[in-house]
Amino acid sequence: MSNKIINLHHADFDGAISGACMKVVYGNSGEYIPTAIGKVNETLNKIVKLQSLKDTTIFLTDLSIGPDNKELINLIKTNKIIIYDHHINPFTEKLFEDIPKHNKLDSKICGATITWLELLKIHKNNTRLKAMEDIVLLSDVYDMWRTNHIDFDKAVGINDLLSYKIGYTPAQFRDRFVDNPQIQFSKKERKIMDIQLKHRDVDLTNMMDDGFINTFKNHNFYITECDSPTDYTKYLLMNELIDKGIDMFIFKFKNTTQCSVRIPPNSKILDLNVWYDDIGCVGHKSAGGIPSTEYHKLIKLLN
Ligand SMILES: [Mn+2]
Repeated sequence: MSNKIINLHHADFDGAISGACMKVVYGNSGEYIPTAIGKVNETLNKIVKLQSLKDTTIFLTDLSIGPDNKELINLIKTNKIIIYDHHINPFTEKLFEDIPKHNKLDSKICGATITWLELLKIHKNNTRLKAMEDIVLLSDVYDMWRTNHIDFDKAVGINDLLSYKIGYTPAQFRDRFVDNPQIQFSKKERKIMDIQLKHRDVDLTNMMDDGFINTFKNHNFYITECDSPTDYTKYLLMNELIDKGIDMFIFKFKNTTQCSVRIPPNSKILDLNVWYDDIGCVGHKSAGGIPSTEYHKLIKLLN
């Protein structure tokens, strides 16, 4: 192991907790950087420009690499980059057949759980790491969308603390659990959760009021405008409308031409990318978005 570690972790609940696990082990001598999945390359390039990686190991936690990250492969093969992740795509599946064993990919558990378990193998007696167990479990409940889990609502509440406007940034959220892994919340934190809960009710009502169904090429599209709903709010809306035979939900963000797209479980659509030419949507099979540059394609659906 090199002298220095840099941890790029995903900037969501799960990713921030994977970063918290890294930080309780490697402490303040390491660098911990929240980032988006699509920005791994860009973020890494910046780091490499600023410093040599001679004595450094980079950990990517809860972060995936895709075919556009090919220049990273050598760094993975030479153990400069170690990956603990659960975002598996055909590219990583193939790549990882041929990669050093101490990387870990597993699509059945969240990124924080993988990170936590891998670190525990090496740091068996680290009590601070062991104390992360509860928050790691809750991040799994939220990130893996375990909606029937008894603690799902609790996990949603914790996720609500992540808010650039009124709550924590991803780095602040991570450090909050580094400093205190307990799931007991301060007055201020409970107030944030309260505001977010009310916000969710308002969002949901607005999305129901403003939304409409447009049938296009024999498929039903639900289009609605909203402020910036969390995944959970989108999930609640889709649940409300589960019997309406809707194939695609399009959430247009207020005052922008940006949209988020979701495919409900009972949809006729198996992969939203198939609709790129018609609507401009891209992403994973059932979750993605419409970039502003493709918005013009959506106009025919809006009338
Ligand atoms: Mn994750």
